[in-house]
Amino acid sequence: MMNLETNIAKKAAAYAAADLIQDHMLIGIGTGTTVYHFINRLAERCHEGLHIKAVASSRKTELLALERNIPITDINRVVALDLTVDGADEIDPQKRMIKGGGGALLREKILASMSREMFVIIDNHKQVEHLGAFPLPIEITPFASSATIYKLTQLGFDGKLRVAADEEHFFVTDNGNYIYDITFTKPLLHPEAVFDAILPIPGIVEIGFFFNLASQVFVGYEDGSVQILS
Ligand code: A5P
Repeated sequence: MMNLETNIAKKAAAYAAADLIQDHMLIGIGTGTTVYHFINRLAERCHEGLHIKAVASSRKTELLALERNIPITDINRVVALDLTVDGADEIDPQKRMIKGGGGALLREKILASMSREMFVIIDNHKQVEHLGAFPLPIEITPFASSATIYKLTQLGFDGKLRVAADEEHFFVTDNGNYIYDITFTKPLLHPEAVFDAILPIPGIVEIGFFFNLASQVFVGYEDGSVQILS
C-alpha cells in the first residue's frame, strides 16, 4: 500500500511533466501509479484547450485515457512519437532503469524507443546508486516457459513467475506473455552484462532494463517539490 507522502511525490513529478506538454505533440503514455496522475493532469490540460494525440503502453492506460477524453491514436498508424512519459521502478545516476513492475515493459520500451524524448516521472525513492534491489521483470513466452526459466537459472538468475492478483493464475501481459521476476543478491555494478547474458535465450521477449532512453527525469518529493534532471 502506497503511503500518502509517496503519492504526493508521484503526483508532483507527474504534474510537472504534464505541464510541459505542448500543442500538437504525439505522446506515448506509460503505465503505473505515477502515470495515473500524469493522465489526470493531461486530461485537465486537454479540457482547457491543449491539442495532442496519444498512444498507450497498456490496456489499462488506454482505458483510463479514453475515460478522461484524451485522444488515443492507433499505434499501428504512427512510426514515431515526440515524447513518451513513463514511470520507473529504479533509476541510477546514469539514468539506467528497471521497469516492468506493472507488467507493461514491452510496450513501454517500444514507445520509448519510438520517441524523440522520454520524460521519466518518479518519486525520490526510485533513485538508487546501483540497480538490482527491485526484481528485474523479464517478459517470456508461455510456450516452453519452464525451459526458458531453466536456462535463466543455469546462468545463475533466480526468480519467480509473477502471479496474478487472484493468486491462482500466472500474471498475463497485454501481449499474452508471462513475467519472470529475477531477484539479485547483490547490487548490479554492470547491468549491461546481465542484459547481454539473458538476451540470447529464445523464449525471452523483453527485459526490464531501460538503457539510453531517459532524457529528463522528474523527481518528486514528499513536500510537493520537483527536481528535473537533464
Ligand atoms: C509498468 O510496467 C512499470 O514500468 C511502471 O512504469 C513502473 O512500475 C513504475 O510504476 P509506479 O509509477 O506505479 O511506481
